[in-house]
Amino acid sequence: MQLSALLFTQLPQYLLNLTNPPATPLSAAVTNSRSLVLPEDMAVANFTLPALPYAYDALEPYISGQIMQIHHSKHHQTYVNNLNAATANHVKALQGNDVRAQINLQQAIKFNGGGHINHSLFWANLAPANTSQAKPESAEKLTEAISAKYGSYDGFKDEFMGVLLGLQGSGWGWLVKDKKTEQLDIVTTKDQDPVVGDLAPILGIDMWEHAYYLQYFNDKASYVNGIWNIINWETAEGRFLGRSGTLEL
Ligand code: MN3
Repeated sequence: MQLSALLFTQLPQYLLNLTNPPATPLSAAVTNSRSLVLPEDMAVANFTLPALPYAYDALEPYISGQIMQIHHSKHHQTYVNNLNAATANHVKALQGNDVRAQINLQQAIKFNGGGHINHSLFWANLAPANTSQAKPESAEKLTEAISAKYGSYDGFKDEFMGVLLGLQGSGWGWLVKDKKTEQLDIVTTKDQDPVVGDLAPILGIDMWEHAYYLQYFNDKASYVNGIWNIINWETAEGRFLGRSGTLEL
């Protein structure tokens, strides 16, 4: 049997009869109200601002209390508020089978949902410099894997800082683990795009200007240098090992 004949036998009969396609009116095809029935009282997730596990000024001198307060209580809160509004409108659009409204909300969900996810991960990535959590020794397995991949802890720091400082515009730098291959990698995401798919975020650094400008102005390198003193390695180890609760929000 020829390939073309084989393919045709696999096709639905209506596709073979090109002069008589199935009669689905355009309006019904676009807004088929019978295709999906959602309850009127469908629950809408209400995202909330997570409390910081330390005081606003606890990361000084590396990140000022003023930056932390504005970053957490204003920036992150705004992502949460906008995400709640967008998801509520998205449910209405789903209930109304309004596909155009659903498409129109995608960017708001991506930006504000990503902002909420990324900042929630970021706060938990940090710890006051005088705590045991801020010592790389708190992440025995992760630092082993880092040394295996990057030669040494310092080699990893150099490579990560190079990626962070090379990032153009607003975005994030991440140490990630591929869930399938278990391999570590350093990646960046633009704007508020979160790490998704097979990649698990282990450690994320906010490289938006609002994360450092009030203290460091244009000296991005000093922000990136200082942040190594306040990394929460215990959290990073938990994410690396996939401990329950450490990856979800
Ligand atoms: Mn930020």
